Amino acid sequence: MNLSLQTATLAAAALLACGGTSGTDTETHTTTTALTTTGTPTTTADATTTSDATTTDTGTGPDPTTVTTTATDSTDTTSTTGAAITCADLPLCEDFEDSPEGAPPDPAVWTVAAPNCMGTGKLAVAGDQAHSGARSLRVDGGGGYCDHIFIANTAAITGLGDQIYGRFYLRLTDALGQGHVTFLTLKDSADGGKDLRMGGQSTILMYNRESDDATLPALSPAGIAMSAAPAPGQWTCIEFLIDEAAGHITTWVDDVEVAGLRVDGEPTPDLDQQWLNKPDWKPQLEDIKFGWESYAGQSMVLHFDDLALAGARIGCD
Ligand SMILES: [Ca+2]
Ligand SMILES: [Ca+2]
Repeated sequence: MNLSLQTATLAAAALLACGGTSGTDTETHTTTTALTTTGTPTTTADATTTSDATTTDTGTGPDPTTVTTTATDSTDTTSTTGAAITCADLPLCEDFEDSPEGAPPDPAVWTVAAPNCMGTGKLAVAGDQAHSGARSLRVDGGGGYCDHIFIANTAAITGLGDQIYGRFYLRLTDALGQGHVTFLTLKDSADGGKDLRMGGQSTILMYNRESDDATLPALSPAGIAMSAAPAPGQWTCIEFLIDEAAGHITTWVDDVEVAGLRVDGEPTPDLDQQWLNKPDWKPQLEDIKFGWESYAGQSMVLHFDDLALAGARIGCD
């Protein structure tokens, strides 16, 4: 790619960044309602689940194919070697098996949060889908901003050090659309209390920084091609490492690192160059919220299961 073309691509990416389909991506989100969770979860290990590492993405268009990998197994030294991590030993590990169907998840661990306003979004522990056991969290997320709904926990993430590893299973009923949506948010007290968000836009997984609307990857064709698109109707294992001290992000989908979802020290065109326009970004994460927030109209029925946080990589099984 010659330089002028690259510049044009980057300009296009900047224009595309967030809410591009409607411009309704509100920036009024403020802090969540009081989150008063205490204690640690007591869920038990879901030891018999199997890794669905063979997930294939059928690709609904020319854009994102599957998990574009930059296999970095050689650097994957944080994984345990053989010894399965016991769920009960983790700072947060939620399989939803101990909560009745139709109810919110354990109120000792999770607060139901609908920041700013409430609409049609709802959530409950449900038995219609499960990654482990017989239950998961079902979210019926509406298509407007106020239709958002989340579960939130503060105790686990604030008790971790700078290296925050997360793992969760996500099942989307429909493919991610073109418009911007969020299914995971993390309040960042070092960024004005705004959220670090994980969700989708341009049909692929992406991060969005609420404070300045930066996206990871940049939503250029090259950036989009370097991310991944969860196949609808099946469970996808998503893992992340957020290094608060370094301001770095690493992301794995079904055990494979996704090149488009990496922030490192090196600004990479189409990937993390836009993100690093705020070079001093070093998050201090105050909570973790799973749910649905939509800025351009897409509604979604989605399920979460086997949510976990730890100071070391957790893995998909
Ligand atoms: Ca479960
Ligand atoms: Ca980079």
